[in-house]
Amino acid sequence: MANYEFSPMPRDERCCRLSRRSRVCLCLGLLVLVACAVVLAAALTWSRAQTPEPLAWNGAGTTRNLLELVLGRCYSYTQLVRLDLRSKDCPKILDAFKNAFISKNPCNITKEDYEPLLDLVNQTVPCNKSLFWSKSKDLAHQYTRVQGEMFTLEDTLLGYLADDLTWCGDPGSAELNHQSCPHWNECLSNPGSVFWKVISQKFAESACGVVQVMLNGSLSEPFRKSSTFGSVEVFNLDPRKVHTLQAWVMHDIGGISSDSCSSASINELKSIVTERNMTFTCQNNYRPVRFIQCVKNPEHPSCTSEI
Ligand code: NGD
Repeated sequence: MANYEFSPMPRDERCCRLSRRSRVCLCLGLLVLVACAVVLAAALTWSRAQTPEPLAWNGAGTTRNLLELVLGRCYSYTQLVRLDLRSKDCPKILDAFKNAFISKNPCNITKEDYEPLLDLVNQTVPCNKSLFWSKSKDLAHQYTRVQGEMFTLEDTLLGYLADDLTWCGDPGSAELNHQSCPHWNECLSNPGSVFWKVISQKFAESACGVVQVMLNGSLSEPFRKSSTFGSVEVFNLDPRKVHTLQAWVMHDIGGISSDSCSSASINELKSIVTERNMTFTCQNNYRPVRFIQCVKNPEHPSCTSEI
């Protein structure tokens, strides 16, 4: 029987053999790491090449959390603000909104792109309750909030969904463009301008009875033909349904108070309205709206005396 004698390895040699093994392991590990990094970098470069940068525009990009905001506003409006619309399908409305502009060139949006959305919403405003505005957005909204029965466009579901938001897509992807969207003056057929034009037109077409417009008397031209009110809304009022347009020309508290109703600008509006066979009336500083202005300026002479 062979007699193997156990001869222990010298201490320093054992240590060297071990460290050689670990050195090999270390090298292998490093090699794997480098290979992974190379593969990752190549994959990233490739994927960047596949998804090119979105087109660049001069306007602000899509509002952060746009889709969540639109869906949330839809639920809030239909379930809390106007319960007569509680059966509206908000996810479907959001889809129709998205489909109008996603994956499309944001300078080539058409009225037809928004048709499915308009068909889904289809809301009517009661006669005598439509309030148009131009350069007086905040005051008009403060008034309808307090008054409670009248509707600006932004008090209807479509206007409520999109007010103060910006949105656009990109032809190269199904994503929103958060970096930039066309400014109004960059191209006319951008998602926002087409949307507001289409829904302003519908809002005017469906108005009936007496309709109101709030204008800003502190401007040299309270009525401008180039505005949405002056170019879209006033020409889409249906004289078979609307018999009178009443203008309320509001002056800023503390500003110069003139008789804006007899200005050239308001006379131009009067001509358009009467030529379209509707009656036109005009009032400077309509009292109920003046009261709202006075809430912020209770001590101003025009608020303490008879106005
Ligand atoms: O050149 C423009 C432009 N200038 C301002 N605005 C513009 N939109 C373009 N597409 N092109 C935007 O319109 C800006 O957000 C303003 O706050 C808003 C209204 O502009 P303003 O005060 O000049 O008034 P408009 O007469 O052009 O239009 C107000 C009427 C009102 O009766 C609403 O029923 O037209 C309806 N609306 C239109 C456009 C936008 C509402 C809005 C809105 N809520 O943003």
